[in-house]
Amino acid sequence: MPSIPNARLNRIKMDVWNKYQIEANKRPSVAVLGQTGAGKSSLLNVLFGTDLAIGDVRPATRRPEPITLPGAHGHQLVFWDMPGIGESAAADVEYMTMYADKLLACDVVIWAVHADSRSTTYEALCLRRLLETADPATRARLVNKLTFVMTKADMLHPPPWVFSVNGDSGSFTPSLRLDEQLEERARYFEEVFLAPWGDFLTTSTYNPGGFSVADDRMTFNDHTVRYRGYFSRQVCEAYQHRYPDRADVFARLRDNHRVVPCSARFRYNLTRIMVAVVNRLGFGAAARFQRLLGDVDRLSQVPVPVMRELGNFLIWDGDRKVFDLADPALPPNL
Ligand SMILES: Nc1nc2c(ncn2[C@@H]2O[C@H](COP(=O)(O)OP(=O)(O)O)[C@@H](O)[C@H]2O)c(=O)[nH]1
Ligand SMILES: [Mg+2]
Repeated sequence: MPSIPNARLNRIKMDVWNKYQIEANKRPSVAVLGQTGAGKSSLLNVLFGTDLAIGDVRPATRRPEPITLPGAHGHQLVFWDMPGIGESAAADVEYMTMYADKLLACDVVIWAVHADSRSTTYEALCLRRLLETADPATRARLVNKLTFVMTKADMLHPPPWVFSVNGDSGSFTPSLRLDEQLEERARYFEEVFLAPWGDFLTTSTYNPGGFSVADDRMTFNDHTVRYRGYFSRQVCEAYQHRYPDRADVFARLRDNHRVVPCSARFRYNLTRIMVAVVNRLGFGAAARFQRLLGDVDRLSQVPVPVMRELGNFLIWDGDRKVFDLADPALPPNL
């Protein structure tokens, strides 16, 4: 192979570096779709450190309009609130067809579905409208850009959540039984929102090295493993069964096709959402999001005083109170 002269190589390196810098300095853009009240603004606030108004139900405009906001880390975020779903059925479905271009221009698109929603028919219809009007190539780009999240997980019953304290703060996790319920509900949303678009879905992850599974739907190189199709739980388990020592790679491929249960209030699963979002970013967008990711592990931390305000825990023995989490006499980190 002829070698590239040093001067030229340096120029190529500078080019790549400059491109990276240009991309990194653009504003990250995030779009969020979902019903009014699904918790879109709350979720963006905890994920990106923005200060969007909560509980604002005025349908400000029928057209999606970007708002530029400062985030917590000195960056600017262009945030597209697409309130389209839920205010007037006929208009929404009509507007969904206008969204495709706007969504494709964003780095990240989050679709928020309330964990407690009784019916998903209407949202599934909006998704169908959005995707069906696009040509197949655009449809594939769109559907692979979406990260579905199941919001307000803290509102599902039964409610036992575990708060693990570590110094002045801690994090919430659902109890085992609740976790099963959340996952079951999330899989139902997955069936509704992802499964029907299997022909257009792909999922990819990094290749930790030595991956060599020969399969029609799998492609891989030194860096990446890609699967063409919907990587459902059953598909994942079948691969894990056949190639047990590659189970971690299949689990990561699977993660891209899961609906993430989350709670802005409890800061639950925010890291998982960020990972899901980052997995879908291209080169330029990854550069833009670099500076947002520094704090990814701290996203789930809830200060103890905040935790105590989120709900109380009381134990009564007959008419005698034996435990009250709000009792000021308790140690300050409890
Ligand atoms: N229990 C609970 N309530 C939430 C959560 N996120 C938002 N909410 C509440 O749901 C309502 C609507 O939230 P908002 O973020 O404005 O929803 P949006 O209309 O989709 O932007 C507000 O009263 C929020 O306090 C959550 O994770 N858990
Ligand atoms: Mg809002």
